[in-house]
Amino acid sequence: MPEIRLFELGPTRSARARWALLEAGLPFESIGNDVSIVGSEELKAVHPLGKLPAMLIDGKPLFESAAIVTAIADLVPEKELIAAPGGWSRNLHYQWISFIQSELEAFLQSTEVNSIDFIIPESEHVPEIKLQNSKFFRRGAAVLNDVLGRSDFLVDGRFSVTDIYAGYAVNWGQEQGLIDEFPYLLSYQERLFEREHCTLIRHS
Ligand SMILES: N[C@@H](CCC(=O)N[C@@H](CS)C(=O)NCC(=O)O)C(=O)O
Repeated sequence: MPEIRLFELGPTRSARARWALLEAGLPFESIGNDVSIVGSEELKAVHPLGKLPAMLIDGKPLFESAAIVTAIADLVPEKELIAAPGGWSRNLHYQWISFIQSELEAFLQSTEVNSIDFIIPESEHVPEIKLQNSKFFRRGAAVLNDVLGRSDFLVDGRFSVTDIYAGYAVNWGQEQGLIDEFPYLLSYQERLFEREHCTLIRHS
């Protein structure tokens, strides 16, 4: 059994790592769960930007939630939480996590940092960017909506950590009021909420 330590804080993107660990049935030690962990020297030793999530697996540091959920799923191949390495379905996992990061989540993040003064002070906010962020997010969301209109989940029609990654972004999009026009994203969200270990927080 690997020794796993997760740096986390409630509803941040560390919720992806927690959800994947619970699905995997792997025990882990939780570190943080207090806002003072963000940017701390302890966290910077694992994630150079002091961001969450970050993880130590048998003492080896790993950051970025996409890399973390992928690594967790690969620790328990018998649980089939990810398409097997080397096959085409695994390429689709990489496709979707890359697409979601660059075509959806980047715009949500930009809107968030320009809305709260936790990351940058209000004096440095560029509120005008939010309209453009919403436009680009919707363009990416329409692609996911289309795919999820034809399949319950993103890879091979069954739940995987790809959906943990995607579900967090979809839910964040809902928090920003951007997914109401996408019926298949709304029903996807409901399928994810039904899972016993889902860590997503309802925004509606
Ligand atoms: N792309 C990263 C994003 C990490 C990230 O920005 N995490 C936020 C919490 S959701 C954070 O720690 N922010 C603190 C900061 O920006 O200093 C991932 O998916 O892990």
